[in-house]
Amino acid sequence: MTKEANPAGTPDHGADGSGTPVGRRVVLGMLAAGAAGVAAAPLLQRAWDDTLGAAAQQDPTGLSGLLPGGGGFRYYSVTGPVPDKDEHTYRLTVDGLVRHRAAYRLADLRALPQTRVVRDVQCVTGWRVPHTPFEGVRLSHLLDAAGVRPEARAVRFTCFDGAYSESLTLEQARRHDVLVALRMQDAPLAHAHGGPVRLYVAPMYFYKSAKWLSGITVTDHVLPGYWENLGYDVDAWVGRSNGRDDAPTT
Ligand SMILES: Nc1nc2c(c(=O)[nH]1)N[C@H]1C(S)=C(S)[C@@H](COP(=O)(O)O)O[C@H]1N2
Ligand SMILES: [Mo]
Repeated sequence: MTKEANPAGTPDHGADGSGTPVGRRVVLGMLAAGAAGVAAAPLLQRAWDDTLGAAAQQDPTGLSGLLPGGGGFRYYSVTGPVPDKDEHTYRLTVDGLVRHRAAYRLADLRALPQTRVVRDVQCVTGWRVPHTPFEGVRLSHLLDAAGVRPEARAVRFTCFDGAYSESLTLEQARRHDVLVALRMQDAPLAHAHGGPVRLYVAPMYFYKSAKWLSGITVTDHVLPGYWENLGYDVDAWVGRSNGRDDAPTT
């Protein structure tokens, strides 16, 4: 996809491509009103609508197979093309408030104990993919290996798309259903789904599950992630945050 395919990162790029400042006004208005929660879902929906429209026109090869109909998932990226990373080029760094910084290769991650979690994937815009298996290393395992310092309170995630970020409190990060995922639906995680490695935060809306994960930084406070800076809840519990209240909690 080209950069135009993805206006998600620029709130004043109108959904119609007009570049009007409406988006920014809406976002600021929502934040000011404290109603960011309820009103924000359409923003992400619109970003996806733009992505779909542009992708269908500009990338007829490959990508369309990943759009709805392709197992119920919708492809999201807030940037243009994302590089491919493989056995040789992929690294996951762990740093920040830790005793032992680390850089894991894919083979290193595969050699660690693997955990399987099967839940419904739930995007904040409403689409859902029931009973989706993810497998990978518990984030808590990597945090324990790194030796989290006592003053640490949160974890920040960065991505090799160069743009997306997410975060969790340390308590959330240590849940057993939070994975550094290597596999989805019993296959290696495909590039379109954030492969070779993505975060998987099972109890939260899918925007918490950062794709193309490349960095884990332990911090002393929560730094809001990409969509959270645009009004979505930092604590994105499915059914208990600003997405949809009709969503299941398991
Ligand atoms: N790096 C990155 N991670 C991301 C996103 C993104 O745009 N970039 N979108 C989020 C959102 S809103 C959703 S719903 C899921 C979509 O995952 P999928 O493309 O595998 O369906 O990824 C989440 N993680
Ligand atoms: Mo989403």
